[in-house]
Parts: sequence; structure tokens; C-alpha cells
Amino acid sequence: VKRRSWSWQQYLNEQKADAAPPTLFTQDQSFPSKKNGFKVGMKLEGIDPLHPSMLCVLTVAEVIGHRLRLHIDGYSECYDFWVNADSAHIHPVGWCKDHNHKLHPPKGLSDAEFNWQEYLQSSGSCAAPPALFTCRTAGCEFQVGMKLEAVDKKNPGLVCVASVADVIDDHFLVHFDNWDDSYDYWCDSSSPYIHPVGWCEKEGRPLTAPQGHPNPENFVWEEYLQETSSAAAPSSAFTLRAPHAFQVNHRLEAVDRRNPMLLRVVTVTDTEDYRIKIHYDGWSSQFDIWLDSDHCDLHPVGWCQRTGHPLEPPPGSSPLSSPSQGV
Ligand code: MLY
Repeated sequence: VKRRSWSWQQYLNEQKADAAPPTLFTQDQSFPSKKNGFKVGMKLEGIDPLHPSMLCVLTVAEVIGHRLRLHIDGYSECYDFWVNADSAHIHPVGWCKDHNHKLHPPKGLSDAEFNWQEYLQSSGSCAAPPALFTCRTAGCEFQVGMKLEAVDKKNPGLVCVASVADVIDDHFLVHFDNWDDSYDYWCDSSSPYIHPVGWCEKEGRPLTAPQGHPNPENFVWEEYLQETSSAAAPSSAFTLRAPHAFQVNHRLEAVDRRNPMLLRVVTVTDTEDYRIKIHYDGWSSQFDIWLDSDHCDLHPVGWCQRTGHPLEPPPGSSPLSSPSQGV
């Protein structure tokens, strides 16, 4: 069955709504500057979204428009995940070795047993050509081991003692001291979720001490830095970005949280300085979600069309009325 065509322009007119201006989006959200050259079967290295501290062996399982479904080699398909082709979290074969990062071999192979050349040969597959990846050369002042105060995004009321656990180009991994890596997240120096050592004290806010700290109510940074022989990230490293400029009722395109192969028409229904609440048009508001305004699953109106990705029209919205339909 051919999908009846649907038009953003007609929909915006009907809804008396505006598209969020393309200038409000980050580069990663905007119209890509090059074609998606990835092909099914190509192998690469990248971050496991469920274990953001781990770089894994990946295979392109599906390509739609500017997006890729990636499979973690040796694991169940249920861990497959979608990324944009210009994601900062994917790298060519050999990247980990060249950049001194540990690469987790496919399930079933030990570190000693895994070797890319043999693996490609025995699996009869090829490496994704390095030219397909978007190279990001910018660095940052953050270095592995530096300490900071960071919001625990899974418990956003908490600002906690944290460390830089990894650095890749201009991104770094925030890790909460003495907790497992399930709370870790990648961010850049402009993130609103990170603060220099001493920020909580200055703001008169509680600071959550490392797990198991003997005296969490009286955590003293100076002592902790000494005990752990570590340094605070310099305050010059923090480059807090300006709040976003999305407005309530702006329309955009967003990945469906529940079925991430789909992109849907969404409306901004609430805003905070660094987050927006989105509503999937035509669906119950029980599916509304808050997202960071720079989330890579948000795109300007027209992104799907421009990148050759289907866009799911809101259920119940009328298809394009064309003169040939009469009336
Ligand atoms: N109630 C949660 C809180 C965990 C907080 C972890 N942060 C500080 C990294 C729990 O105890 O699991």
C-alpha cells in the first residue's frame, strides 16, 4: 500500500503552528553536510549506549536515510541501537588501538583472541571506510582523572562528586565516584550538568559524597583530592552554553522513544533552560517526554525529507490535499 503523502506545510497551516527555526538546532541535529555512506554489514567501533564507558565491536544492521541501526557483535539483537551517521560515538576499525582505548571484543572472544584483521577475514566482512565518519578534532581542557561536581541525570535532584573517566575529542565521560558505570554519561564542556569543585558550597546546595564515604555529611574536597591524589578540573574548562531558544508550540521531528526506528511529528509543550518537553502529535500526552534540547534525536522540520527517512504523520491528520483530488 502506498503511503498517502502528507505535507508539513499544510499541517503547519492547519495547526496554525510554526516549525522550530533551523537555527535553534545544534550541528548534530541539523541537516547533515554529507551523504550517509554506511552499508549493511560494515564493521566499526563505538560506544554501547547501555554501558557508555565501553567501546565495542559493531556491525551496521540497517540503514535508513541518515540513520544506522548498529548491532553489538556476539550479543542479542535486542541490544541493537540507532544512531545518526555523523554520531560522535562511532569510530572506524582500529580507532581504539590508535587512540589508546580499550575495545571490548565480540561476546565469546577474549581480548587475546580478538584481532580485527582475522575477525574481518573469518567473518567475511569489511570495515566501514574511515571517510564515512565525521571527524571531530576539537579537544577540551578536561583530562581523565579530574574531579568535578555533576548532576546525576538518573537522579536529577542530586549534584555529586564525580570524575572524568574518559575523553574523546571534545566529549568526556562523567563518572560518579564509587558508583558503577550505569550512571555515567558523555557530555561536552558546555553542559549545564557539570560544575567545578566548590560549586555546591558556593550555591548553598548539598553535594552528594562518593558512595561509602566515611563522613558524607562533612565531605571536604581538599581532603578528598589529597586522598585520591587527584586534581579538580580547572574552572576555565567549563564553558556553560546559553539556554536554548525553543518555544512552546514549535513543531519539529523526533525519534519515537518507544520505537526508535521511527521519526515522528512533535510539538514542544514545555521548556526549561536546557530541556524541552515534547508531545508526539496525535498521541496521548502520557507519551510526552523531557529531553535535553541538544539531544541527537531532535531534528528540524524537513530533516526526514532531506535525508531520505520516512516521517510518520500524526495519526488522524489529513493527507495532502491536491487539486487532482477535486472538491
Ligand atoms: N536511590 C538510588 C540513588 C543512587 C544515586 C547514585 N548517584 C549518586 C550516582 C540508589 O541508591 O540506587
